[in-house]
Amino acid sequence: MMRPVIGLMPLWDEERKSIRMHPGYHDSVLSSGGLPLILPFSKEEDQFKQLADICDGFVFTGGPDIAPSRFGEEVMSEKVYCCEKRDVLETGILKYILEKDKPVLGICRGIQLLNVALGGTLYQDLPEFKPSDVSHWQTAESFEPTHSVILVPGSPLEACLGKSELKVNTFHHQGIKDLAPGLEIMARAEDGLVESFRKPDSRFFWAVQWHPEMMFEHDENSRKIFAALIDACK
Ligand SMILES: [Mn+2]
Repeated sequence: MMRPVIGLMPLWDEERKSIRMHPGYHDSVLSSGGLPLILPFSKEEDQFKQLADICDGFVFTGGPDIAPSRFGEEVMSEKVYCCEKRDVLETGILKYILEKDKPVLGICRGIQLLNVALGGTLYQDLPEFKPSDVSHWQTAESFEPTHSVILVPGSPLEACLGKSELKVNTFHHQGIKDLAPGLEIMARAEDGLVESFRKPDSRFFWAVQWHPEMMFEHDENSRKIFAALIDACK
């Protein structure tokens, strides 16, 4: 049986000048019945288009911050750390993914990238610009859930997981400020921060602020989210 090919947005290690991938993304897609394919750092339209053709679905992975200039702001925090080649690839390919209506799962940086690319904005640093009682950068092990999210009743994520509240892990210093037009919230943290959305007019376009790929082996909910992506690609 041919597995759906899932394009993974590559990670970049600036110190080692090295292309990287966290095994969590790779292993979660593979274990869910997909064939993970780590994408190249393309910069050209014809390559974006070809990559969007080759893959059946996509994971927008975690990583550094989106350049604030992409949502009309100056850099306002010393904590902001960006990766231009990722912004270029991910915003470039997204246009063709949407055109072809291929399934998308955004994770952490992924939810932020998708929001910004569609016209939304971000808090450049949560502790600085949206202080709250909820810590969004946990010190616990990466697979351990540390804060709750409330799922929106009637959302496909609630239906997929079969529950109204969920404990998740959290490793983000930025978060969604203004939601892009056309997106629909599927979950919020207890401090109100958007932790999941979807684009209802797409076949499958889900994003989460937490890291299901780090909890995959320990957590049935994380496995259900990856299964939903793979199902949508079939
Ligand atoms: Mn969080």
